[in-house]
Amino acid sequence: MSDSKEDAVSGEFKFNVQDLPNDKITFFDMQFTTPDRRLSPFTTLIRYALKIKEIPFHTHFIPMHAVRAVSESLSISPVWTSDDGTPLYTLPAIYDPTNLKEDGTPTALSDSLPICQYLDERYPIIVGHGSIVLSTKLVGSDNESASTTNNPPSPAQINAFTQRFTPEIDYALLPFILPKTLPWVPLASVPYFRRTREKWFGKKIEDMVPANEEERARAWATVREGFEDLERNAYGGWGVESSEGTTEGQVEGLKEAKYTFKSRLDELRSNAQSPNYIDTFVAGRLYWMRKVFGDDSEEWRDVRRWSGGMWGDWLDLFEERYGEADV
Ligand SMILES: N[C@@H](CCC(=O)N[C@@H](CS)C(=O)NCC(=O)O)C(=O)O
Repeated sequence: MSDSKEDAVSGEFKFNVQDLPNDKITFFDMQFTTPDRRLSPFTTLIRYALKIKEIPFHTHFIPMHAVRAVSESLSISPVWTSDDGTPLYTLPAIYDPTNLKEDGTPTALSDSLPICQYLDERYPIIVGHGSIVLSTKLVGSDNESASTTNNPPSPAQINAFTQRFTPEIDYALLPFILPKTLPWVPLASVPYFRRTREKWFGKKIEDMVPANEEERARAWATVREGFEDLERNAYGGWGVESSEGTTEGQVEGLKEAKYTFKSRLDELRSNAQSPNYIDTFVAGRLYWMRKVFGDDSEEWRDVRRWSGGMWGDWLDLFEERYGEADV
């Protein structure tokens, strides 16, 4: 029996697809022990996306050790399989009983980019803000001309963006975030969480943050540099440039656009555009940081100061507009 199934049983997590509403999407969020049970950056991206598109949905929380069992029961494929053949099943995932596949079973899928593409395709993409009517397309197409910033980023641009964001910012952040996440992991998921994270990092969760004050400050400065780099437009707007040079996702013209997150924030504030995948991805990361570190923490106060104070404003905008519970 798989690890997650064993743990799911010992953690007494019960899941029955029949219990889900049959008239709207179920959004599977990762269950933590925070007051509202939320914490994950990836699932927050999809929660915001559903709200941006004004799609009615129901949230079903799954503890991490049970994600595999639930995914298998919905015939959702793993997002990744390791060299030793171990599949990795992740959240967010969605289940849409209002849209049957060719075999007659409801649509169910995981992975935030395919989910956003599915939502763009399946659900009306226009919403009104008073007299302003906006497209809520989160992801563009690889063939579409992206010569202006009006088009949402294409999958290639998104992949190039996340391929830079992940090593530069996430990897720098994780040693600080993981130890502070542990107290919020449901008891039955702790063995799974510890085993997987300690294997990835090759050290105990408690030893991930440097004990030495100076080393710790240096490691934290790397996170700040990552965010400042992001804002300084190292990413060349939606056309993303990797540290090695031009990537597949780089689109001529955008590199010169000098499209900053600050200018994007002004656009979102004035409802000139609706948030796209990259905007929402960044908001999910900021949500995660604030949730794990705490509103009044030194870390979050630091983040709010970086890049002229715009990251806190970015999250505030998303939380004000899209932060409520299910529709
Ligand atoms: N590529 C996926 C990654 C999602 C992801 O890593 N999700 C975390 C949420 S905390 C997860 O489900 N982890 C499960 C695990 O580590 O076993 C996406 O974009 O949705």
